[in-house]
Amino acid sequence: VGEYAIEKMLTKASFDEVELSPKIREANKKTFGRDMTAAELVRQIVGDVRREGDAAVIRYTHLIDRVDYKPEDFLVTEAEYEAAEKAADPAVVESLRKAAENVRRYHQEQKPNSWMTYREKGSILGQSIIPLDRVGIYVPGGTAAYPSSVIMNAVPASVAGVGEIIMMVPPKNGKINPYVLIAARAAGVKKIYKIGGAQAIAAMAFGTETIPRVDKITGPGNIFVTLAKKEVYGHVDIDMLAGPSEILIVADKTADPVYTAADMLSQAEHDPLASSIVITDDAELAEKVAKEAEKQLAALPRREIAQASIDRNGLIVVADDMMQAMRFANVSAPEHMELLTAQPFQLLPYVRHAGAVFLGAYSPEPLGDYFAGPNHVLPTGGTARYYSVLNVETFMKRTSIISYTQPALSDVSEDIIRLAETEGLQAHANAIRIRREQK
Ligand code: HSO
Ligand code: ZN
Repeated sequence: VGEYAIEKMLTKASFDEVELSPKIREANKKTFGRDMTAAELVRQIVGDVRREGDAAVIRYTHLIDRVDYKPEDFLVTEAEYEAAEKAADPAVVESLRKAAENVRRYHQEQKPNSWMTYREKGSILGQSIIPLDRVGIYVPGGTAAYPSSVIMNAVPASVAGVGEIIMMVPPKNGKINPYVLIAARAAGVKKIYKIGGAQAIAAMAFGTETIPRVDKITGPGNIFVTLAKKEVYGHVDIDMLAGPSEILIVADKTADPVYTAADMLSQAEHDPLASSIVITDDAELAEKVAKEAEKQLAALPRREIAQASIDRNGLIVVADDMMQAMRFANVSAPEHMELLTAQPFQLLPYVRHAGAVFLGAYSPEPLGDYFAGPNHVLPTGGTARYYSVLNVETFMKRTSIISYTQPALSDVSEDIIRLAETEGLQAHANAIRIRREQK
């Protein structure tokens, strides 16, 4: 196939709506008396929580999670923490602690500084960088309740100096993954609420009688969570609309096919919609990787998910040369890009669009998922063209600082008055003129 056809295959559809299952559609008809799309359902939930607060949270938690709450049941209790600590394997807790330390150390280096600069006649300009007052982290339930993701969201918020970090986790028969609780506490999360789905996002966005309103919501979630984040955006800030995981491996003839296949499958096992792509200039390697991937896949506990993902979004592309390979890689703008080549640093300058880049045979993607220190919350679906990895500044904002002296202002008065009058804004001009005439 031609270059255009390949580029088409490498370009993902951005965030699209999904169909609701017949079961959920039936349930909705019973509850709301009408057929609804996923977005309509989410709008209904968000609106109800906004209007009714805790009462709506309780209603939807009953309806969706089959858990009956009073408002005082939302929060994870001290006894639940203690039970989590008892249930946890100390070796896992120790690995989590080390991971969090690496993430903290890396993100500490990202911390931007406020600055001031002196200009003409004693005037001062600058920029204050201020952490957000309160942020909310969403953590999905089920098999996607990743303690590593708790670290990746909470640690940068803590490094940024956010005033209060709260968290929402769906109540899976009243239980939460113990490592999620332990990671959250270690990272500085003060309150954890057992609330999930769109109702959790709405509660954080608007606040309720018992849940404080936050300024920004981060963290991955299912389609309802993602649609809810889209719905509340503007009332609060959000991190991004995260899609299924992606890996794109640029490999030359020196790449190990066993490593290459293993790295493909590392993302394929996340989600039937995940995508794993290899681009190489070596047709022989392409053959070997395909065979090897099949072999490794058969032995995976999550082979059904990985197989579905490979069937749907698995791709091995043979490029004419490495420059074409890099062009294709940038068109795809993957969440994770691996450079499995003899001289990966020589290709680095050609990387234009990727959430994170992993260089060389000993930097496989899971190193970044868990441990090295950089964040694993990354732009997906080609949004690496314009979005960045989650970072300390995600939890901060900038404020401009302006201080002029009378002589400094006098010097520029005429220009300002002229511009204000050109825009027909006399009061603006007056605010300048009266100060000039003071001298
Ligand atoms: N690769 C996932 C993050 C993750 N992997 C969590 C394992 N646990 C998102 O890019
Ligand atoms: Zn992963």
